[in-house]
Amino acid sequence: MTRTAALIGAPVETGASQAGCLMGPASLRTAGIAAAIEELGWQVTDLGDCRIAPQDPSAHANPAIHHLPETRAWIETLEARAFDAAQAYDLPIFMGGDHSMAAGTVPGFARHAATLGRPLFVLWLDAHPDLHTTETTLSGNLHGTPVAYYTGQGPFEGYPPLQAAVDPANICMMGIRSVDPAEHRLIAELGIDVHDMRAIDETGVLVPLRAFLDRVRAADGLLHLSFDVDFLDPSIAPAVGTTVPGGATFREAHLIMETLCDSGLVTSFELVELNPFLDERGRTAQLLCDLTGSLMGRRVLDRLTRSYG
Ligand code: HAR
Ligand code: MN
Ligand code: MN
Ligand code: MN
Repeated sequence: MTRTAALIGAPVETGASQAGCLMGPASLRTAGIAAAIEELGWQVTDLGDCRIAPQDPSAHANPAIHHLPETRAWIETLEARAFDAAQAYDLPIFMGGDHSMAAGTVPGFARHAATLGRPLFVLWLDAHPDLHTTETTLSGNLHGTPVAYYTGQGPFEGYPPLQAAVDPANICMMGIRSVDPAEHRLIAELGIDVHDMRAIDETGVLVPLRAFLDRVRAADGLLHLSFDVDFLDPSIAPAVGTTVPGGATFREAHLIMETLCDSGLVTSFELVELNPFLDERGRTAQLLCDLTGSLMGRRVLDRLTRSYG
């Protein structure tokens, strides 16, 4: 049976401080993401871009917060789109868009998993844990909040009611290297499985990844991959507003994607934080297309033994 993938654009940039992420879906299409997937044998449907209605401004007790009504509208829209796409396609792929979109996509996929009576797991590849609430964010950039929201922390004044929560025990973070004090406290409190870059340096990516995939398989879980461009080292992926030195290398990123592919466990995927205004001749968008290919079946050689499973 031919596997089906859907491409869904989420031109969200209101969660970031810098404009440009709204061009992310267009840049990925220009780099040839659909063809890269089709040539691997998938049936690809591009569902176009989601949109929200214009919003009236509103104030929040935390004066740093900006674009709260837009964020609320995006969450509602993307939650519904993620839920619907998960019913209809083997692999929905959301093309962002800043990471505030995950406050919509992840609860939508969690609601879908709940209808199947299965848990949703999340692999969060990012320089940042994005664990602020609307109370703790100092920057007011709401792309720093989705994980706190979808694990049911709060308060989240001004956000929609959470449709379906993800158990913090079902999250694995890799690549983390920029953590604010309030996020540090929440990681400890929730016991989230965080592998910072030091841990990656010490063990490589496969040791924590295989342990996580074993847990997903044992629980018969669905697995969502949230890939923030700043997970990658800025030297190979400059097109992101929040670069942090010391990120994942080209091969570390591909090895993760190849291992995820072999596992057969990934049921949804999002590429976030691509800011084409900051790119160099499309190289970041091109790299993301290549990584998507590794996730979806491209391999250099046939392998007799699989690296996972
Ligand atoms: N923690 C910082 C803040 O809250 C950084 C925000 C996150 N930036 C991202 N998301 N690119 O991963 O402002
Ligand atoms: Mn992020
Ligand atoms: Mn980040
Ligand atoms: Mn671990």
